[in-house]
Amino acid sequence: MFKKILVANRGEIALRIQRACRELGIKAVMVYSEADREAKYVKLAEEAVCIGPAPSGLSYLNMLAIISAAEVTDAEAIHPGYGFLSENADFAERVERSGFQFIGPTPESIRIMGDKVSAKQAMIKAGVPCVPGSEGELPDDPVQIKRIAKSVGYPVIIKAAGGGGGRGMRVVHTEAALINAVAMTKNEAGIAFGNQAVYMEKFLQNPRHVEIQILADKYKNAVYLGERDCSMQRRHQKIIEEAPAPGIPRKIIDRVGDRCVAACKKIGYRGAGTFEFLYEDGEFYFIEMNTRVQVEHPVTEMTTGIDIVKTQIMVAAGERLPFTQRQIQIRGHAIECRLNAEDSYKFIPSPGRITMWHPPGGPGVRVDSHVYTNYFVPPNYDSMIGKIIVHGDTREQALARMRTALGETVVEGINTNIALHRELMIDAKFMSGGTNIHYLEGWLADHAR
Ligand code: MV4
Repeated sequence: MFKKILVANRGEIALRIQRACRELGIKAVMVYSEADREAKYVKLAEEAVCIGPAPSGLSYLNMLAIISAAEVTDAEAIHPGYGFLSENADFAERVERSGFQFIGPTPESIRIMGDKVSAKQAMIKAGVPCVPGSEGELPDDPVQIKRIAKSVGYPVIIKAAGGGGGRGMRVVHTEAALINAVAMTKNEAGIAFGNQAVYMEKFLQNPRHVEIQILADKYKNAVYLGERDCSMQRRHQKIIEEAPAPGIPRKIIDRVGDRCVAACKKIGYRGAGTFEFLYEDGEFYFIEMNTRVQVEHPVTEMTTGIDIVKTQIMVAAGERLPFTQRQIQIRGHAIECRLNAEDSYKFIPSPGRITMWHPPGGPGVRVDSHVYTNYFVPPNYDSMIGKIIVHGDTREQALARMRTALGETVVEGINTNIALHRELMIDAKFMSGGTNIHYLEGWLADHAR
């Protein structure tokens, strides 16, 4: 096992990784920008290195600064967390070339999944169900593009190969609008991602966003840890996640989960990964794979009892997965609410000093947050200040526990989205389960204030 790991991230996930290291008896080197000097995990750290000024381009995205910090502290491995450099294949490659273990998949796996066209081709080959669409990249010939759209059936969606997470896509309803939409998407993709390639899919009108968590070691052992429903989102920012996904039969999940595991074995995937699907009318359709630990990993940890971050570290160190698929059981129901420093209804960011922080507690309640009373939320980064995660025997018990937890939570000095969460936890449609990706935006329009 590693003796020392460098944590190349900030916020709650930096603290989460530090905790996993402590549990494994590994020293964690924390890096921080000038804006994060006062962060809790920096104060708790046995070693911490300032890697630059507040703007992330000069600190958390500065590969040389991070690798140098690993060199001077004699760390053996680098955990990238989520966001920042976590899905940057060049970074993973530079980390390994510098003699450190990247805690994640190989640079090749990251590269394949980063290109959405090659990701989809790998999934089709491995038998993972995908959204019907073009076979790979769209050709240049407008006649051929029209022919493909006709056979897929309108509406279609044009997506950039270099996009993902909602960037670089355009819905097309008619043949009249098709060629211009393709040209515009290609053009924007060239500017944003340095890659003009686009592909086409059938546009699914009212899907849910359901994803499958997997873990794999370096010896082609892989397991799935069930699914998460992440449909409650606004502008591609998830705010509530839960596991299991309400109302989806276990046998359908198991069938898709088996395909994800087969795909992992086929491509030699290692580490933690998430297969993102759209779920509509009882069918799963693969859209993207994320090659990092995700914000919402705790709901899976609560329903499986498996520590995903610890396992990431263990498999990166060359250990075998310590469980088989048969040993993995889904127990009860978990819900996560992301706490953001922003106005509940206008979504205006609200950085500043937290004058009072009282996190909730009690049975089945977990809080992952790096903040504390008197902590200053810097304006330079994502607005998430923490996550409340609850577990219960049933979804109803989890909902009740979340209502209680949100009722106990006090955050003063900044605006937060706690009021929004409190309302959603008593919303009749959300309570009945299975709302789709458009639900929150519709709800917000109906609850305009
Ligand atoms: C789609 C889709 C409908 N049909 N693909 C948006 C983020 C990116 N991961 C894929 N996205 C979508 N792809 C087809 N063929 C609708 C979306 C989508 C979406 C997906 C997941 C969560 C939220 C979303 C919000 C708007 C659109």
